[in-house]
Amino acid sequence: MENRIFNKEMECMSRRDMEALQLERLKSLVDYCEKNSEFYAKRLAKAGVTADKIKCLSDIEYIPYTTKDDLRDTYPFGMLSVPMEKIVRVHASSGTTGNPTVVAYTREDLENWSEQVARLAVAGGATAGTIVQICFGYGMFTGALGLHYGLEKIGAVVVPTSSGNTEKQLKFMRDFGTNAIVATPSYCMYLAEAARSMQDKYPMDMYKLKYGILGSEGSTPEMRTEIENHWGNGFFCTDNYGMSELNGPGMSGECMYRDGLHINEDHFLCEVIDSASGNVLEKGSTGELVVTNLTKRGLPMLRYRTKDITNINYEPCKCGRTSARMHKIIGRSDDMIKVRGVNVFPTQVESALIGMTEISPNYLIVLRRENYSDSMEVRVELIDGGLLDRYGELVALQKRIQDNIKNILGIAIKVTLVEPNSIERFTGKAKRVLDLRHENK
Ligand code: DLL
Repeated sequence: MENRIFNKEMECMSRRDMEALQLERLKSLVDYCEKNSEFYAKRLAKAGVTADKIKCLSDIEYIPYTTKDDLRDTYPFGMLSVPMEKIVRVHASSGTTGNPTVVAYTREDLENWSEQVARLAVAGGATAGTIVQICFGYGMFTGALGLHYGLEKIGAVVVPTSSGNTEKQLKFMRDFGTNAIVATPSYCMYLAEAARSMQDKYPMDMYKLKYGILGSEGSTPEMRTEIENHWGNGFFCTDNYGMSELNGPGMSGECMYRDGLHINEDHFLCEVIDSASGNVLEKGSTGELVVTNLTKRGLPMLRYRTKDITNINYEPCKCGRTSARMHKIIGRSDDMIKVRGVNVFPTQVESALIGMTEISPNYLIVLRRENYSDSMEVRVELIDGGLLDRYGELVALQKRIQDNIKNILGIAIKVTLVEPNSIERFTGKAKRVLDLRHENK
């Protein structure tokens, strides 16, 4: 894969110059919020912060955090900092409960967003002329339109198939000679499985896929290898991170070296904090990511608590970019499951499963409460359904998986092996946890 850089000036800037630019932008953002946002003006005044008080980057600590609840409490447009006539797009994220979080963009915000996505799409292998199929759902979700405009900006050929309709997706891929796919890792895997199931009729070499620009949910390096092997022919995937509150995709993404996700630091100033105390941690520590969107004006975000757990490496990368790189998301401070007092992230279970040839990477964690105690079951799909009839082998496999998970989590859990293709597939974010604990006490 060639190592192209979309905006050398910004992506390869010296650390000193980048920090100077961030400071200038931070001051101007605080000044803008004081003058234009009723919400932030009140909050900043209460904390005694003015733009003059920000003399160096660490002075950001004077500014209070912003949370998802702030967006929910001001639903839908209470945090806008421009009159509605200046807004040209609105998106919303799909909350499971309560009001969705609504975000809004000025024309300038959309231009910045496209630039951010364009850089990451190039880092992930796309270029002018690359035929890219966007398999994220078009709609209120930021993924599809975010990638759409970023890819058009670099001159890629955008094929907006949206999510679902798998046979049609595969037909377009074969007929158009699609070179790159934009999807969640789980949908990319699902498409590969579907393609393989039809290979008698349509051999895998009919697909010209080279790059997977994946994101919106986590995937372990093992899962990535599995996806790449399923597509075969040198298919190469990168991980891309973002959230609707911070525009959507475009905050960070991997380059060909896949050694952390490059952050668009001229737009996003990142901190890592201790979730429980709210204290800022030393550079390099693992904790909750907090992000200030330095250039957003329609609905600014000051010190937004993402709840995503990561750490940041400020060393320049072999690819030539000097931008800081965040570690793949390790988990969320709030989707972390507590089972009998132990913190469990679904990605830990995933890493225990992947690499075993008898099972597919599709799994479901089921939590129940039995006799006032939590129980955790991991349902795992077999590749060969015939194994269900071979009791000895089945039990041995079950035990191996149980041991693997116990080694990682330190707790004993139940493993159930189920028929091939019996676990639900998702065209959007996969749901890996079924929590039934509220049903019994
Ligand atoms: O998922 C934005 C996006 C779209 C990013 C397409 C990349 C590609 P939301 O729907 O608001 O926005 O969800 C944001 O998803 O806080 C993370 O917990 C999770 N997430 C997003 N990307 C990744 C990733 C979009 N690469 C929430 N790895 C975030 C792990 C991710 N988790």
